[in-house]
Amino acid sequence: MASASDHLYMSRAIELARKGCYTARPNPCVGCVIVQGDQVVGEGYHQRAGEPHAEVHALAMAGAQAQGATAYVTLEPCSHYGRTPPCAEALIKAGVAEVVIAMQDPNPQVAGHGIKMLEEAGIKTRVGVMEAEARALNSGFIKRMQTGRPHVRCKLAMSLDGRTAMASGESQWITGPEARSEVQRLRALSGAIVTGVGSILHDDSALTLRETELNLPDAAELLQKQPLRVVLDSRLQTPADARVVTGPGDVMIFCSVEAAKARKQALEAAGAEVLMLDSHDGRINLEQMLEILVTKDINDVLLETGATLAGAMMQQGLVDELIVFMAPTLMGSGARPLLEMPFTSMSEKLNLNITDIRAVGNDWKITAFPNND
Ligand code: AOF
Ligand code: ZN
Repeated sequence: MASASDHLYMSRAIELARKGCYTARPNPCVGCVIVQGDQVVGEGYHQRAGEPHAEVHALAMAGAQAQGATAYVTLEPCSHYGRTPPCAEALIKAGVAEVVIAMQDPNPQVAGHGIKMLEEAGIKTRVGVMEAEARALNSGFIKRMQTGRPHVRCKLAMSLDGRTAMASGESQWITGPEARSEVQRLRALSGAIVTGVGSILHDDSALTLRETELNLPDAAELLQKQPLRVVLDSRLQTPADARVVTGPGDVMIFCSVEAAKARKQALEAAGAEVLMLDSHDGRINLEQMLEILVTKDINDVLLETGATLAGAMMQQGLVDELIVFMAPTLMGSGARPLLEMPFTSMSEKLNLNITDIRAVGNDWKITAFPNND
């Protein structure tokens, strides 16, 4: 059903969408290409929530040439009045003849209505061209809309022998500067960064974006849009002067014990939001934590923590994507494992699909997805 030219134009629309991937959140990143005959007459992408959608930019560029043209969009054109008017209406008004759509919008306010509006206006639609690629652009937005939970990426750094820290907890630095720069970009893609209090106490990590390491054209804007930092800290041990608290951007600390009133007040006075969660045996309810993040419109969570919390999240099936940086070092048998998951038989092992392995400086970046089949 999809021709070579469909792939060509949709690939371009996906490339355009990607330009908004650091700035569009909590909106999805979306790209649009308008083609008249075999000429591209309009291009656009969604840059920021509150600003025009991809189609509006592309239609403005196409002007009168949109009449009778084919529009390629990476996401179903919207049908609702949100922060901006409906794109389906704009496409109809501009006299577009056909709309090729990579995927339906999972937002229940749209979910098929945009396609219906176009069809009812006599515009031909085709849905599903390069759908897998389009879905990969917005895994967090899709997960939040469909499940009420964010997409969780767990980032870990390990030696070739699968170790992440020495027995003392010392872990800086396993990987090289290029991998750390890649982690900065993973942070910039995320609405929230989640860590455990252990990492804060041991490394005093700030978990912020830093311009020099980010190495992106939008760096100045991204520094203003720091991801929310989240610390899981059952007994409120985070010092009020920790860099995660005093650094730029919002901070949320989840605890599970009522007692520490003075510490709660000190953290609040330092600017952190402190929230009490349900707990079991003193352990924070991780599902509840993720659901609270969704109320803050968080699509993507980057889990940057030690082997204990990462292992618990993994075992509870709360990790959607695993990103492991593997460094060309051996840390020895006294060092800590990648994930604390005390399995005893092979029947417990978790299987993964590794979808990408690439060199980043002297390290390797491995992307894997839990295999739930
Ligand atoms: C489109 N084209 O480029 C984007 C769409 O608050 P608003 O008005 O910005 O609407 C946000 C919703 O619109 C978002 O949740 C998603 O359903 C859709 N995003 N739709 O037609 C775009 N970014
Ligand atoms: Zn729209």
